[in-house]
Amino acid sequence: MAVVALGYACQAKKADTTATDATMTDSTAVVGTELVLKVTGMTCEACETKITDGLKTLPGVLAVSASNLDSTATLTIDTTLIQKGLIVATIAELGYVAE
Ligand SMILES: [Cu+2]
Repeated sequence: MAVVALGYACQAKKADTTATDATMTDSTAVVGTELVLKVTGMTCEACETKITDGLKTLPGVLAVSASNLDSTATLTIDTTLIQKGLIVATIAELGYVAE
């Protein structure tokens, strides 16, 4: 009995995962241009966080990660909502130089 019940639980979970995948596919259909910026001035993880937090709230920024070791910020953006110039300007406001 317990095994049967578990079996049903697994099936239900599988169905949920499929539904989530389908939703994610729909939302990423709009997406996404990768943009890699050279960022000067980052010295530690706090800098990375500052840039990441500052950029991820911008409309059109779908994903962002910053690396002080590589001196880069890598973004996935919706170019219909945001342009590179605004991202560079936002990074400048945060106290770093991006190009
Ligand atoms: Cu820092």
